[in-house]
Amino acid sequence: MKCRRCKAPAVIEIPRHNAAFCRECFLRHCREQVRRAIDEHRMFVPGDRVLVAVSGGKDSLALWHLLTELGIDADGLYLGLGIGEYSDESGRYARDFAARVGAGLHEVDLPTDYGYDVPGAARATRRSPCGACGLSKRHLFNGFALEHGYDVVATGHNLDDEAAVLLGNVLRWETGYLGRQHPVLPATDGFVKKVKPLVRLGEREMAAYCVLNGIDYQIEECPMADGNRHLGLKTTLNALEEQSPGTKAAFLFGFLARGHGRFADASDAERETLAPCSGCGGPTSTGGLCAFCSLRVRVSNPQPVALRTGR
Ligand code: Q46
Ligand code: ZN
Repeated sequence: MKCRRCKAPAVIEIPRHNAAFCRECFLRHCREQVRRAIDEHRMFVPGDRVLVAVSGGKDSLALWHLLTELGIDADGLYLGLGIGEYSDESGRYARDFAARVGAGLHEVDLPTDYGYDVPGAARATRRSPCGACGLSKRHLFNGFALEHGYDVVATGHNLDDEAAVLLGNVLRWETGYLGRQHPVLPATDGFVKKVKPLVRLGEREMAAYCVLNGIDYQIEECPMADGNRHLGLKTTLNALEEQSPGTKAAFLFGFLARGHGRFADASDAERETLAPCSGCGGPTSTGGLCAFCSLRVRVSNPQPVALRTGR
């Protein structure tokens, strides 16, 4: 197998591009794909203060590295989820990477700063941990960026993530979510701009990018991932991709080009109903506490479990 670009021995094959690359040409391919996503969707403007949402996994560390390589200065924010040893290790990978590239890393810790952890929130809400986890991340990354004057939050969602989320939203015809599913979400009242520069690169490419650059990352799956429905959707898409390489990219980019605009009204309508949360002042559609403040109330006052006495 030879590199498509320079004919040196290849180290990775990418069936959807019908290509194989040597190390140097593969790293260049990754930079080009990120540069293309940034330019195509106008993700940054000169002078933007950029915050990377860092988990310690391959995607967020590869993203941070790629932005640095492309000359885009970015600080990181690591959010400690309180998931035992998994979170301890993830935090170490984030800190080690920040020290290696000399970048600034902020940290917020759910247990220390907010008095709960993801397993505790899952127990209190009796829902999947990923629900409480996702909502905490969205709220805290957004709030931190606004409070500290960042213009953009960049997340490590890759092509596989975005295609799986799209499939989930299509299967349930979640029109509001479909209207918001885009590599760029512009800033609106109470929301900072959000961008996904890895949208043109797959999960396997991100793992290879880290390995070829000597970036150590959290390899373990999150121990609370069992209830994550996106894993099943990814498995389904992987089977389709195996049969017909390029399916995921065609699905996602076809939607962005030809489907997304049709759902913009649904998400605009949802946004118009937003009002300030009575707890934190952030935007919410509930007319009282936002989902994050409600979660904190529930975690600190768990509902008693009804016991059957048998009488
Ligand atoms: S960290 Fe959180 Fe993921 Fe773990 S609890 Fe679920 S959402 S699986 S990206
Ligand atoms: Zn709130």
